[in-house]
Amino acid sequence: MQSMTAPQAIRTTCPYCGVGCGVLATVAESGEVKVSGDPLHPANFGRLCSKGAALAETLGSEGRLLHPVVDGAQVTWETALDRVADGFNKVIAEHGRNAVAFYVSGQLLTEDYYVANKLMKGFIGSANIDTNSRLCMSTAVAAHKRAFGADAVPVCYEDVEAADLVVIVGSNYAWAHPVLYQRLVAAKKSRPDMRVVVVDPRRTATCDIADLHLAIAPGSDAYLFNGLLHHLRREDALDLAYVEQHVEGFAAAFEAARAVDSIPAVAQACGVPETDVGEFFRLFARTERCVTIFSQGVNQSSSGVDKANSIINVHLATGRIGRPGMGPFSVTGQPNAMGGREVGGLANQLAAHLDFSDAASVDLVRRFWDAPNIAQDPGLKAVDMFQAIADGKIKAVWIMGTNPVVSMPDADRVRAALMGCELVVVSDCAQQTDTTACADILLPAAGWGEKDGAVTNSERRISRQRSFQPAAGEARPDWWIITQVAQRMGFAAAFAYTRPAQIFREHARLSGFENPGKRAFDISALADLDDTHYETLQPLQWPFNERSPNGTQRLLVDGRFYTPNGKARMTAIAPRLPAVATDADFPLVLNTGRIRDQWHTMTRTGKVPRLNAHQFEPFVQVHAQDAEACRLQDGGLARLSSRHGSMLARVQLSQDQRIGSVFAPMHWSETYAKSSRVDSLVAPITDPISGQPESKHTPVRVEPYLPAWQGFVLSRNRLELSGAGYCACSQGDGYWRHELAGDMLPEDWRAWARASQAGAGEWMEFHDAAMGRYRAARVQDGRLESVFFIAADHRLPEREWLGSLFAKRDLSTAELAGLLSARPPKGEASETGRIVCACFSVGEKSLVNAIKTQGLTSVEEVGAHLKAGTGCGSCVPEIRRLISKATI
Ligand SMILES: Nc1nc2c(c(=O)[nH]1)N[C@H]1C(S)=C(S)[C@@H](COP(=O)(O)OP(=O)(O)OC[C@H]3O[C@@H](n4cnc5c(=O)[nH]c(N)nc54)[C@H](O)[C@@H]3O)O[C@H]1N2
Ligand SMILES: Nc1nc2c(c(=O)[nH]1)N[C@H]1C(S)=C(S)[C@@H](COP(=O)(O)OP(=O)(O)OC[C@H]3O[C@@H](n4cnc5c(=O)[nH]c(N)nc54)[C@H](O)[C@@H]3O)O[C@H]1N2
Ligand code: SF4
Ligand SMILES: [Mo]
Repeated sequence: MQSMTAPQAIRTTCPYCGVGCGVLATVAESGEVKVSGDPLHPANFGRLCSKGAALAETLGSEGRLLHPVVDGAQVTWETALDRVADGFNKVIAEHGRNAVAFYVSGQLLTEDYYVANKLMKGFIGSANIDTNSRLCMSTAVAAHKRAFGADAVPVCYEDVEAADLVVIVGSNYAWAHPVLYQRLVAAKKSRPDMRVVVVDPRRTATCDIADLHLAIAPGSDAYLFNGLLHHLRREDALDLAYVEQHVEGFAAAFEAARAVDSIPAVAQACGVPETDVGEFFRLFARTERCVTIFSQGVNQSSSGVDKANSIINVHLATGRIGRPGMGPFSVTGQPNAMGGREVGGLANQLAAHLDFSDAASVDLVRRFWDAPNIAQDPGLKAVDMFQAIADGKIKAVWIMGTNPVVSMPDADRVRAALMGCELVVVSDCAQQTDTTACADILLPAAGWGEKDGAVTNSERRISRQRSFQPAAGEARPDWWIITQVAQRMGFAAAFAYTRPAQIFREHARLSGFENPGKRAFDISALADLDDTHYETLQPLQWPFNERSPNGTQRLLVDGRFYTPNGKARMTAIAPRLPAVATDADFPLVLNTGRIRDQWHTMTRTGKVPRLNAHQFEPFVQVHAQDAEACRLQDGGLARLSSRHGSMLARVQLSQDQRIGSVFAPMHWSETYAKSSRVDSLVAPITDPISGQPESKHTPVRVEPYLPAWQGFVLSRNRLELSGAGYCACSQGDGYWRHELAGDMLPEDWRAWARASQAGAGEWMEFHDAAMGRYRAARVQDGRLESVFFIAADHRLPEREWLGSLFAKRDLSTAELAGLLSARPPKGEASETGRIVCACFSVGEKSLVNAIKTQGLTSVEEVGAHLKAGTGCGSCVPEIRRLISKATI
């Protein structure tokens, strides 16, 4: 019989990166949710990356914050909201409006963001609202405003595909913008003449597609682009007519770049071979259709704005902007980084792309909001804001949708600041984060799939996020929480919204208010959209108004900029190296960033076993030469220290590192690993213009950490294991994995293991005191409950086979016999190794084995044999490297 009609798919948008992929979510009658890429969405045309494809596995109430909590006790919403409103009003009454602050996020939806900003700037009357975008996009915003007079991103995704040369600067595009990277791979395949150049001190997965990789010295980007400007002049590759008509500041910019202008001088300043610099310059000079993508390797720098402007300079000087296949392209990180910029979430912005630089702008917003107390001056930027909390100047802070105890530089001080703050309110979806642990009041926020609103992606495309399931527990959408507090603070009339569509309309109206084309951001064509239209809103690119009734694919097409005289501004750049150099005490540069399968502080992706399988522990990648100098062993543990703090991580030797710098991911928090927050080490040094921290360059020392014992425990539940100074926990399929190390040997391993868990069952044990080895397993009713492996160093057996046993109902005699040796019975699946392909769970060992025994020589052949690499495609660079390694 034919089954009932298939459930209707809800069109929504991925809540992770700024690519902004369309997602189809289908809820079966059983409640089971399936997600797939939306074939009609113009960002992804059906594709998803590993994180997007695993979205359904992040849903469910496990780990969610389900109820409002005040001082550790569950309370009603009424009580919690009253407490927040009273708490803020009391601090304002006693200490003034600048004694309170909001710290918000590029992961809020536009409507949430709009009301948060309106409440703080318009009605509380302070501009002390800043956002994690300060750590992310504030440099690009400042550079755009300096060059174009507005925060206008000119390029669209199709431009990247249409370019003949794509330069990728400080962006690990393959891992951080995976679907755009897949689109680039496809474009290059169809037009093999396309060239790709990667500029990154590290060899990243993105280099898989690069014709040229410039592994420049950290922080030296502006030397490269300044030098390029001179080269283009020498080669007569500038568009002087365009410059004459549309650009000012050329002569000064050119003059400033004179210090390092020849290819040899640039090669020396950037620490790369002359031939490579020469090749890059020649490619750039002769290729008109050129897009330069940049991201955090540029933005997160003490000279970030200058670096970004040095890139924009060469595009302005060649007139390669505002035309198909050309332009400087700042790709945004968070799903709504752009929406946040539209509503003015940064402390130095106002709303609708206005700021505090002239009284007329403030007055415009004041009149529109009917907000007589509107803030008149910029507020504190993130790093200064947390300093003001530490200093006791800010006494109440409300954190929404971000986890600063993990992600802010000098994170230990950030935690101390929050612990000492009078009133800390945190709105989050997750119950246990390093930041929720510091809160006096916890407000449960509705998460992805439970709330409605809009987001804007890297190419200015507004898409809807739509709810498809009820909120977990008592969670409520952020806009609701904020407006409820606003009403209780005495601003009922201005915050009387009952649904997000009303907020969106107001936001759209403000964008067009007294805006005859002066402000880039204008979506006034949406000012009157009714609720039904809001529900069915199709993805569109702003500006969207009377002059652009179909939206706008590309900006700055007519050579007119948003400056007073309509001309773009080139900036004179004097390159500066990172603010703090290495020295004898801290001889290595700590570079930080992202890995393929985790999202930031792991509150969502950390719940998905197959996303944890690629990298399951905090690690530090070190070049073999540095490892030798520091006496580090591959697979051993290391302690990294800076002037600000320290962390523990697993050492991975890597030829991809530049000598002198090491890389550690930003993702691990106290929630998942003891003492492995990388931002404990990062210095709170910022760019003087944007205030963005220098997260990619902290001088550190790396020393071997040689504990008395190391080990791992796999267990059905997460365990508290005493005496482990290092403990990294990750969720596997049906079990928790604990990677451990400790300085003190327990008196009795047996007692130690048994103290970690209650429960009956049979214990199997093996102890070799002389060798420092202890192994144990607990089996109950034929099912494996936990295994313990302890050794004197890190040489421990593989975990994969043991992990796979947790899925079995009844262990066979042979499997039981293999438990303490961690060896599968003969004939059973051999070791898979660390998972490389997250879509089809194919491990490194299986891949190497198949490549060798079956003589596979291409990614396609590997795909045909093992399926690996045929899903989202994110693992293709790694598979290609395994093939080339195995066939040497
Ligand atoms: N998988 C995954 N994807 C994500 C995220 C995530 O958490 N996980 N987060 C999203 C967010 S919010 C953001 S902002 C983006 C960030 O996206 P990216 O900026 O691409 O990611 P990062 O890994 O932070 O850093 C990019 C690169 O900058 C390089 N770099 C360091 N110093 C320098 C330098 O001096 N010059 C140059 N040219 N390069 C340098 C680093 O080696 C690194 O490879 O990713 C988004 N996408
Ligand atoms: N060393 C170093 N540090 C960095 C970076 C780096 O490259 N290196 N990158 C920086 C950058 S670019 C960024 S963007 C930041 C990111 O850093 P964070 O913003 O701190 O990281 P997330 O884990 O994304 O935090 C989002 C929080 O919001 C919660 N959440 C999810 N959805 C919702 C919702 O709808 N409402 C509410 N209220 N909460 C929600 C999540 O559970 C989570 O706790 O890190 C920065 N820090
Ligand atoms: S590329 Fe970004 S937006 Fe697209 S599925 Fe992956 S994380 Fe989501
Ligand atoms: Mo970001």
